[in-house]
Amino acid sequence: MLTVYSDNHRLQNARFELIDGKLLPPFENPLRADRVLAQVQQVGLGAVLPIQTFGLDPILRVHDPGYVAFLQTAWSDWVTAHGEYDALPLNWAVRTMRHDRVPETIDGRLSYYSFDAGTPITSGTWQAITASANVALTAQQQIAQGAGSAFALCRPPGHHAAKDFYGGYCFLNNAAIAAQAFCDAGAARVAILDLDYHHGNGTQAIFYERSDVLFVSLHGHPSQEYPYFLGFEDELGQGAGAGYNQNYPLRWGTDWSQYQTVLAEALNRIKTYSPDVLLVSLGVDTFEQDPISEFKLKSADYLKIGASLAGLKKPTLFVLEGGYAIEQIGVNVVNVLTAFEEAELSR
Ligand code: Q9C
Ligand code: ZN
Repeated sequence: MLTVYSDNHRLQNARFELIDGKLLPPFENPLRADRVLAQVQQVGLGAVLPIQTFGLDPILRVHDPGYVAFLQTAWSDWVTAHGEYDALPLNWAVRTMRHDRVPETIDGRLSYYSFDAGTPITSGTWQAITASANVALTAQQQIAQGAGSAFALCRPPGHHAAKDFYGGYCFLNNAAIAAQAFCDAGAARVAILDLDYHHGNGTQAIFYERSDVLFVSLHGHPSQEYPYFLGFEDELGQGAGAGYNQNYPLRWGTDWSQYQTVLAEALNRIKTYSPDVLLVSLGVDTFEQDPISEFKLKSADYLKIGASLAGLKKPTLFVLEGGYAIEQIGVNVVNVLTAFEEAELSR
């Protein structure tokens, strides 16, 4: 399986993350991608391709122009106002407050275009996030040109980013941008299976009213887990998208025996849909030793996930999302990919 990778991910390298009342070294840091790439090379997964650049058009097919313009200048606007400190919002428009006016000042715009304070904007954020989107688009193009599978080694991740807001370490929704690119290249049905520990609220929202992109997700139950306000099982899509969104929220402590049953159900839903292409939002923060998560999957379980995915027999684009256990992130991600490929070859 080919991998697409860009060194520009390093440009997202914040000083701190505000988490659990502490300022800690960020969990979402450059070592993550380094470790995944090292394991891809270690097992000889296949060629590692550099990115091509696709400009802003495919990004603007998914994201709001005002939001993209905000991201482009946020760092320089912030530095003008406050100096070279990581840019963070501190308040949001909840209930009774207005959402119909974009503030003028950088502090106000950070608040308007975000949903948490755990996602710092730094000097290199714009370059890193556009490179990450180009990683997904380069891999998408490989599949559109006939590759049976591809791995987009994206960093920063994307699935929490919606049309016009960032959060959860995500700014541009790499998976959604690639899914839209498949649609624009003529795919009639695209299925997205989101296996990250956290609900992919951004991806769900982007495609919630569409039937040409099915969104299916297994994740920590939003009653217990971030992002808390989306990801329940009664979210089934709306309008033309009614029936094309499926959430499988799972409680803290979920292990392989519980996960495997639900994964089989999710794969059945996708099989019924009969997509032209499958896109997997691949987070491995479901791992038992993940420092911010509460599922109990073991490294060997990722082999079983990869083999099950191959059972769908579809062109498959893997897009990296979360996973914060630095020592094992490489093995866990690459276990999915190698088992997928072995199952394909032995057919
Ligand atoms: N107490 C991704 O995996 N903070 N984003 C969680 C835990 C945000 C995760 C706080 C986690 C975002 C792509
Ligand atoms: Zn996650």
